[in-house]
Amino acid sequence: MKSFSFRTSGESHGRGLTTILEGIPAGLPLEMKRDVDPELKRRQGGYGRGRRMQIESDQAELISGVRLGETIGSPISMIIWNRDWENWQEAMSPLPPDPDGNPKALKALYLPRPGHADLVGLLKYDRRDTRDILERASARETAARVACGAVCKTLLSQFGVSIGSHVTSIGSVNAQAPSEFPEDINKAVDDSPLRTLDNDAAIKMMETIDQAKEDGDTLGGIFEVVVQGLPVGLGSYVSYDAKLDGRLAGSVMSIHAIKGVEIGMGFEGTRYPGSQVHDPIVAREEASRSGGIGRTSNRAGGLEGGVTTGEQLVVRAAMKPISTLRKRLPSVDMRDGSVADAAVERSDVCAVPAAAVVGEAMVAIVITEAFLEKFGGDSMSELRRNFDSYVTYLSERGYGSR
Ligand code: EPS
Repeated sequence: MKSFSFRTSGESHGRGLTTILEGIPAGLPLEMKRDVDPELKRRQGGYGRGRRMQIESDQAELISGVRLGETIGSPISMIIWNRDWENWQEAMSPLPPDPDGNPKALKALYLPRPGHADLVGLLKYDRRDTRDILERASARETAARVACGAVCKTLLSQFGVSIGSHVTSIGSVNAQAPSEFPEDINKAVDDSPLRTLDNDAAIKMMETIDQAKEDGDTLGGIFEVVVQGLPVGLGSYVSYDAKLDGRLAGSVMSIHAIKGVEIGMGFEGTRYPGSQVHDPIVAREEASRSGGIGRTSNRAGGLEGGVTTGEQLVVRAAMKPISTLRKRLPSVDMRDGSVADAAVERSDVCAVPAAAVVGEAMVAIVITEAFLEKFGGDSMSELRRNFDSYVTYLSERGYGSR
């Protein structure tokens, strides 16, 4: 059995989303209101979101795994109720439809949207109504991921590891990269409508989102997740599935609408010779989590050989524009194969700031799994002992040969 895992369930307009997170040690102080709900709220924000976010006010209800404010080592299960369910009870009912009811109340859709899971889902699962597909394919599911990520972040914060994110572009508008990240990235960007470190770019980004909205169009963009405080040595180079870069890329790529993931310099690194890409090694006494060794740059984005270097971990992701368009693209009516425009549903124009928060959660989950692999422990005290002993080893090992 895998010792660490998480799974979500739930449809966008169903009763709610549920999640089970397994493998968190006993003794982690955890409260939904303090540790999880603020993260859910962060995911709901951002300029360009649709009216749905005014209906929902996500909160996680804890069902198991925590007693008297601390985890007890058992699976942690949480529910996030969908407020909008109220308006969808008939369309999303688990019961067979009323033969005398109004078929319109079932909100069926037969015009798959290019770019969405609608068409492939219909064919794969042999369904007729794309609602059977889009309800689960919806990015609403990411609320449950963020709840799990929030628990993982709470664990990591006990060891001085923090995770933040910021948006680096929306459509063709780029934010200026800062020469150095602020210590608390989220504190610096969470009040900004686009969650960006460049206020001038944020204004242009809002304008471009307004224009897309007016045009019945949508916009994607790029976000960056940054992990601070990691020790050297998480992940491994010894096997393909131990490499942390592969695990991070897979998890971040699994977020809805993500089409590309880069680590550190990423694709840009191909444009330069090796001498301008790799990060020179220097002795740095104060680098206690990387054996007194540091780097003069961090183009590798904190990973070498699929293993953390102790520098900041930098993961960047590209989100394509949302596929629900008021400017409808050609499609086919799945009832009779006739030419038709794709379906339109209420949706967002741009959700890159929210996707960045989901990116943090997925990175938190992967890092927590790697952290627990390296340091193990059924309890937080055991995990702490193992972690402290490794950091002590790093600070005492020196440079000499054995
Ligand atoms: C989504 C469509 C919109 C988004 C939704 C994802 O929802 P609705 O169809 O109800 O307007 O708001 O995102 C969320 C509900 C959320 O919590 O992020 C889609 O089709 O993916």
